[in-house]
Amino acid sequence: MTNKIAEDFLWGGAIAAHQAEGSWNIDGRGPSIADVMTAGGNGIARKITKGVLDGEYYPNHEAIDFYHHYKEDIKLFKELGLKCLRTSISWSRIFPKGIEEEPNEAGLLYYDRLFDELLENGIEPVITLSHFEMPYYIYEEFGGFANKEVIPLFVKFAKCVFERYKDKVTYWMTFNEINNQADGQEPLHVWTNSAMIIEDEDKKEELVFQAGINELIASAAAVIEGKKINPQFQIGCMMAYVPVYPYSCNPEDMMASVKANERRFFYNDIHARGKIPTYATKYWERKNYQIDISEQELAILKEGTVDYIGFSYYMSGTISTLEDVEGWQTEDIPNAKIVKNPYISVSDWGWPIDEVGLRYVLNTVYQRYDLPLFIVENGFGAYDKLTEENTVHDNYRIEYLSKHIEQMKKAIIEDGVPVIGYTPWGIIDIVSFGSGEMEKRYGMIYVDKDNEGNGTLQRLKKESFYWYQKVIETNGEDI
Ligand code: BGP
Repeated sequence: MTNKIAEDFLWGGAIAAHQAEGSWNIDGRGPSIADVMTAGGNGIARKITKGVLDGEYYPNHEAIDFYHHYKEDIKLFKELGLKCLRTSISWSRIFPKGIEEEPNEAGLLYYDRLFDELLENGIEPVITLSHFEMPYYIYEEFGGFANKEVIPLFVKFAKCVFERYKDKVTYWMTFNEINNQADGQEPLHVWTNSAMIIEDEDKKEELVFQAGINELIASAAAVIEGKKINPQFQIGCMMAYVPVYPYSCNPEDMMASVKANERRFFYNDIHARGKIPTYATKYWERKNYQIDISEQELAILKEGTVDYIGFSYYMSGTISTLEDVEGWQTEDIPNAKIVKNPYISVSDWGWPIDEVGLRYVLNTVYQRYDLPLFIVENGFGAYDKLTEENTVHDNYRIEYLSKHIEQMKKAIIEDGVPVIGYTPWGIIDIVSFGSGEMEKRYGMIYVDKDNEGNGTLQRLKKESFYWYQKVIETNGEDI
């Protein structure tokens, strides 16, 4: 009976190409949809503009110049004791428009060097194929994943990098937060792993479901191809999981929470079980949505199931159908609204802080899929303040992470949930996805750059750097 974390537990950190690399147009890289989302300002969701295509340069476009700083940063990751680093391959570095027959060798070479540097420093690359980084050309010419012609483009990209890095990368994920369909602004867009303009607001949800199904077919096809290239690959899906609790024991609240969680599970249900759940087909029937999926595509979903469930966990949500409870309307669940959880506090960005929720998610997801889990994002975004001694006393971040690791340990040791690893989000300060700015910092390494792009890009160790170093050294004993 073990009461310890496994010795081979992958303590790591996570970043993403478009939030760290910069060099958006260097060495043949084409523009991606992430490059045309510009800073929203003060935590407001990023704006959809032409961004770099119109010469609108924002700090997020050069990020923290990881493209040129990666050797220096990996030295810091090694000092931290990381066993793995999660990052993504920028799809448009490899296929600038997505449609080329041959890949861009300079792009492939960059990731060869990055993975070699990581491996030479004893750090395992954990790679996301697309972290909201579809080539912009695919959006413009095809309208994103709503168009089935994009499926083979993604599979071609996946096969290319699986083949190229088959001896350097074991852990892969296909789409980051495949269930995160972020709304853009006017004209109405959906922007995350796919991107499309919604001509008819009434058709939006049907289009989002169609794009999601096509992404899942592409993802499952990639899993099938990946296993042919290297049967040792461990290929996971990745979902944003914000569990939704019932506000009261009123059975209607419980049912509303079941329906809300279905929305979050939909993509992973398909990717882990290989079939479309009845709650989805029934919903499409009621709404008269015509979702186009062939018998052959259903067979791909069935064959291309994943080896593990990757997920991001930041917070939990609460839902109620009670009349006298304040809240705001939520997705298609009659009389239900998302409400404030009176038992927990929130971050500066209003994200509920709920460490017990992580143990809840680990148990719930494991029992649902009976597959190993990988916590590939968890973190505390905050306004960090650099001191005169050039550090940050981020005890608030240490407290958040420590409490979440404590709950993860309970899930592993007391509940027997198999967890592959833990890669806190933004191991180094990077650009916020939501706001496109630097002020929402997650890192244990500070980067001297502000929202306006001023700064030396100097890297500095925060207090949490030394704390996490000890956590890893003691394999999670001393948190
Ligand atoms: C997730 C994304 C990450 C990361 C995280 C934090 O949805 O997968 O890319 O950005 O959100 O979000 P933010 O940076 O907006 O705080």
